[in-house]
Amino acid sequence: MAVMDIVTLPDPILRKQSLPVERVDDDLRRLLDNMLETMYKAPGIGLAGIQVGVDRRIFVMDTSREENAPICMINPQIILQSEELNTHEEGCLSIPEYYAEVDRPKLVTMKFLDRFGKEQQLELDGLDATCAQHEFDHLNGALFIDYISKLRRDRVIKKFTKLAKQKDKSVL
Ligand code: GNR
Ligand code: NI
Repeated sequence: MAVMDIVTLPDPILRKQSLPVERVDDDLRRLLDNMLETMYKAPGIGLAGIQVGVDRRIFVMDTSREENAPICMINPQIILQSEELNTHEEGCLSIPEYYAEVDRPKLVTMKFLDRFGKEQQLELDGLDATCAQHEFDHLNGALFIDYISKLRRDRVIKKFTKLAKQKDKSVL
């Protein structure tokens, strides 16, 4: 397995729409394993393909403390979401060290293909529901900062843009 580089703000790739996976094969399974390793190493509880530069509709997640409950979702769909919302503090590996509270449906039912290409359905609650929706957003180029005020969002983007320019200079 291999740890992959994580794309961070303001890289425009994070705003790309990811495309459906056409076949679930060994190459895809290898990629998902590498994404899981990358996520655990970070450490994080979720990781979408686009965060490692792969614009396919895939993500991995594991909200267990023991890192023993990995879930891989391929071509996920949200088929049901509760009216009731839940507020959770979110972070994103693509926006390091920035956190904000986000309201999202408390319960979601997701339909997806597992790593063997088998259709699965899962009802998620609590942190699982928050994480799956955060990952699902990545597949559509959305980030959790899209839910905060424009003032705060612009401030975060500006900070990361400045940081990226400094890094660019230091490698010249
Ligand atoms: O590691 C992560 N933690 C997290 C916390 C609250 C809500 C969502 C997340 S996902 C994030 C990893 C990440 O950036 N996934 O895309
Ligand atoms: Ni994220």
